[in-house]
Amino acid sequence: MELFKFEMNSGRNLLPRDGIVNYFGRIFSEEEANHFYNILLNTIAWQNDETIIFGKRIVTKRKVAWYGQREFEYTYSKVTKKAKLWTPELLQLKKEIETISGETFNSCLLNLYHSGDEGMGWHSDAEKDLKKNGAIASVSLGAERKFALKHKQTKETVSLNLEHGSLLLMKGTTQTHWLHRLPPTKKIHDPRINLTFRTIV
Ligand SMILES: O=C(O)CCC(=O)C(=O)O
Ligand SMILES: [Mn+2]
Repeated sequence: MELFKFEMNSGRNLLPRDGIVNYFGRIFSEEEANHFYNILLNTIAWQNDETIIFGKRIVTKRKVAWYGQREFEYTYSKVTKKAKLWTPELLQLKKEIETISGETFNSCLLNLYHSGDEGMGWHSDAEKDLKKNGAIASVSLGAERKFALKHKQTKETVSLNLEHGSLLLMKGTTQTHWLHRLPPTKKIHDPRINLTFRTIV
């Protein structure tokens, strides 16, 4: 019954062309989602993100963490990070997401947005360390935020709200042809945690 529900919710491709994005809606109950939110907030080794822009080191307000099944190295925004090993809860989440999505993952980037002031600009997740056209599964916990995608050539946009305890799957050629972002907003004052499960090669 549960799997039938996920198939129903995720059947539609949200993109009109050049990639596949499926939104599964809330895959966890309110209690489960609250549980994961609290545990991750308190057990993840959150750090301010760093990036190099025009040769200057910039420290973001948003916090990040990088975990995986081995001490993978991952370079993005010109900074290389070494993965910490799965915590029990991350491993549990990874397994649940793999069952629901039918995909496999070996690593996870976590983001902690303290309020709507913090977001993430247009980008695609196509760094050379990632499997080409590999699926990316995004789990959201906490404040509901808008997520947008924009086609690199046609500039078409698609947007949706990512609910507490929800799953979004981006796969196929999505990262090649589309950018995505989490726009900042004045309307939201509560924190949000996002997990993106990925495959490092
Ligand atoms: O917070 C989100 O929903 C998006 C995060 C994201 O795009 C990323 O970590 O690459
Ligand atoms: Mn991304």
